[in-house]
Amino acid sequence: MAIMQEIETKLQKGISVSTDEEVYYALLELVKDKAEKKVSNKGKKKLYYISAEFLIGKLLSNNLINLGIYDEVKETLEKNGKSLAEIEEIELEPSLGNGGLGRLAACFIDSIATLGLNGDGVGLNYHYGLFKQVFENNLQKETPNPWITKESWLTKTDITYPVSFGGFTVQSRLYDIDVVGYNNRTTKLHLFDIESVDESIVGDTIDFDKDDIKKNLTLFLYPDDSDDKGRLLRVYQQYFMVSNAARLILAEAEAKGSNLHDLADYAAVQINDTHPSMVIPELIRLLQEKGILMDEAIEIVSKVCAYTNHTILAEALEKWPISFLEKAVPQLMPIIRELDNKVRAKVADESTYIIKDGLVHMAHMDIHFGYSVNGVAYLHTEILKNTELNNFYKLYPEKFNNKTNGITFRRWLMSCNPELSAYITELIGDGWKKDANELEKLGNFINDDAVLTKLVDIKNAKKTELASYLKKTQNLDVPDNSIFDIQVKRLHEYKRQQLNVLYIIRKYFEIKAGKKPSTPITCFFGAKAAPAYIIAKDIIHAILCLQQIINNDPEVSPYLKVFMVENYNVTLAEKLFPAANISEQISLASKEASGTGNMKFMLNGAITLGTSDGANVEIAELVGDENIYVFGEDSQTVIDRYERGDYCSKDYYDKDADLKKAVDFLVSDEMMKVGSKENLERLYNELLNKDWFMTFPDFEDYCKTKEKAYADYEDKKAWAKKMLVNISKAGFFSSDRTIKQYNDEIWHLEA
Ligand code: NBY
Repeated sequence: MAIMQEIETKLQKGISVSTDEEVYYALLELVKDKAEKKVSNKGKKKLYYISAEFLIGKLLSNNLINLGIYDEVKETLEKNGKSLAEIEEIELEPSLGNGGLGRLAACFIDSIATLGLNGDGVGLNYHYGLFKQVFENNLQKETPNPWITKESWLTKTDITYPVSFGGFTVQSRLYDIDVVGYNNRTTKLHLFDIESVDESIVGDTIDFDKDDIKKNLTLFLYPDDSDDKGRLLRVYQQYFMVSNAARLILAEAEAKGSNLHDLADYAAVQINDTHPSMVIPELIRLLQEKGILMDEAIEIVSKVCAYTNHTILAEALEKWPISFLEKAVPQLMPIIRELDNKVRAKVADESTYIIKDGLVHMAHMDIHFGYSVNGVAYLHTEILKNTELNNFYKLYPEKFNNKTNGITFRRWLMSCNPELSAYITELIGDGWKKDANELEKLGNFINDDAVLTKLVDIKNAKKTELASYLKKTQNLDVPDNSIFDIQVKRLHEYKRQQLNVLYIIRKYFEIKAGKKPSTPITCFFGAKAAPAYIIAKDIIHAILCLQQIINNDPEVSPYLKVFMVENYNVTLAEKLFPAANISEQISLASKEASGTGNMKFMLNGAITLGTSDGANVEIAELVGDENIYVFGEDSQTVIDRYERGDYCSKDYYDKDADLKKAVDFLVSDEMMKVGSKENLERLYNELLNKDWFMTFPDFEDYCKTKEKAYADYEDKKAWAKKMLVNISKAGFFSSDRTIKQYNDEIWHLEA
């Protein structure tokens, strides 16, 4: 049947006489039908990618692309006076993640489906997501972010399990989302929910009664953990996630003929950061329930579970007080104690024990009782091996391996930048869609002026598109003839949005003093700060104050503008990456495990301005010095300085007059007029007395390198060559490559 008829059958009337909303729901149903009919790999061994987050983004366009019917649908709608872009606006973005870790999980399930591997995602169905960010008085306010509509991508299954906590039992319910690969294959994202959840206990804010687990368990991702009740709720959530996952894993293995002694032939579990770590003791517990003795159960599970580390910051190396686990999941404590005893019996190094000072170290459990430990970029894995997890590396060198992150090109090029995607295909054919390394062929056009001009034209068109989108959705007046310099990522001190802020203040003074940039500059930020992360919210406040001051200053605003987009999410990211000229990747060297935004920018022809950190190092190696702007101290210098503990930010402040002026501006009369004294003073003092992520030592080099990038931008042709090289070298960062490596080296599933 022609697509037109298929849609109209769903609508039971003509497309042209239907509302956008009706068409959206018709397409939703149509795509769900088609996805259901696609085959999935039914091989013996299956991967379970367990993650607290799956930041999947809107699904309509991506699914249409992966089903191969995007163009047809788009044209059919156009012929009937409808715009797919406008119809997409109706879809709410699933709010199931926070940042890189969650988006990585989403790219991975796209690649798992596309490669036709037998693997599913397992997570939770948070009704109100992380939170929705609203700006009020130049401050971030958090509100619930509901996304589940009556008809949605979720399909209710008949799978439910009883999950017991200390003192009570709840009933779970599994919802599935079909994940369509770019290869006629599908897989599933399994999202567990609790039958008794009660949305009505949430009002206009993200506060709610933390005591009533039966009602609140799956309301929010990362509920505020600044108090014990919040932290305890996270333990309940994590256990709920992994207990359901473990039951599903055992049920599916048994259904395929496993006697459970051979579970490792049927299942591989990837533990995404430490949030799902309790899957280890839970699987052991369930195997015991099925009659397998403790020692053998431990051995079985140790051949099934593998752990990915995403950061060297303490925040992700979770340690739960024994008392929390005793209260929430008492059934796990004897097992965790047994695991700890086994370590103590065999290992002398106390620093690797699972239980220490009344705390259970989740990562330690993963490393001792998993068969693989991987970092997410070359540098990160080296730091894990040589510094952060060196004590473990000495015990188990064979477990450690690197899997440099990747991104799905279906979403991050084909879907978000159809113009560039089509042009690439025009130049080199469409083999790159299946084998991203073919992008290298673009290198043949490095001296082709027509190609270089066209790349710039496409970039300019995407900038105009972003500008009008931001006008329409956030009422921002973005000048599209300026350099788009973009920093979008979670707000965290180690990512150093504050360094960018200090540069902007410096530029503001320069312009005031009469030194005007040849091409106007527009600095974009997009970031959510964790609700309890005070300094991160102060940085957002400083950016919003600067935005107000600079954009309204007639002397400065023709040359410099600042925009902090509200509620940065996947949907906005898809508009921002294609429009960027400069990609800000300015974390303190050694702190950004990998980064994945850096890859999305590169793929869309933005040039990286970054430190030698995470995957930036690999980008630099691929594109060469000419095609990236690297600045700042290297990771070893930083690690050594932390080791010495002699960093004093005040020394830099006293030495560098420009830096001093920029820092002082944070608490100037101008800022106080539009901002809040409390927030601005706190940020100022933090920088002056602590600056834990060492912004000041990198300030001068950052400014100098950024000026060089802006100056180079003036040579349109030379800049276009850098764009071309970046796009042509991005193939390595396809998540298809990453997933192939996970499979070849960790999971060993049949294709
Ligand atoms: O994982 C990110 C890393 O920062 C980034 O460098 C890397 O590219 C990406 C994918 O590997 N980590 C990340 O996004 N982590 C979190 O969002 C996160 C959130 C909450 C908690 C820990 C980590 N938590 O413990 O609450």
